[in-house]
Amino acid sequence: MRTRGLLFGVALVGALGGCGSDDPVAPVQATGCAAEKRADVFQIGLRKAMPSGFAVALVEAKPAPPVKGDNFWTLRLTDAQGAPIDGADVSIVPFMPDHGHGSALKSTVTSTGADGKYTVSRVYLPMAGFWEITVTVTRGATTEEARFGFCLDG
Ligand SMILES: [Cu+2]
Repeated sequence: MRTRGLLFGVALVGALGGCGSDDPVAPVQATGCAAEKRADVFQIGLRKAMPSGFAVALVEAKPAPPVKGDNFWTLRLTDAQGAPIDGADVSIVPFMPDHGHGSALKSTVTSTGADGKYTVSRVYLPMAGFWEITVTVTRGATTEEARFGFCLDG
């Protein structure tokens, strides 16, 4: 046990050291996320348009950027003219396409009733790696989706 613990410690230090970009000797090894081409670059206000011209923006994220575990978001829904849309039926589903699984915990989306804002409690992302987070908006007979993609480092 003692030896295994020591080896693990050495391996961990080596892995952490490999993340440094200023190491003149070892080539910089990309983490999974650094090499991930599908992911959005996280920023507050990141906005995804839907076919109708409606758009959903991520206007608040705690923590920011998203992390493995619990995330608490506020989304803002606007129409094609940019006007806020309150009271739509909005749902959010995280999925890991590389693993074929979602999150064990359901996200609840609640309209704040003001400025097109919806709180999401919570977006639970149990694993590091690439996640697709699909936002589904239903109003009347129309249902459409917007998708965020975030990669979480381990
Ligand atoms: Cu997974």
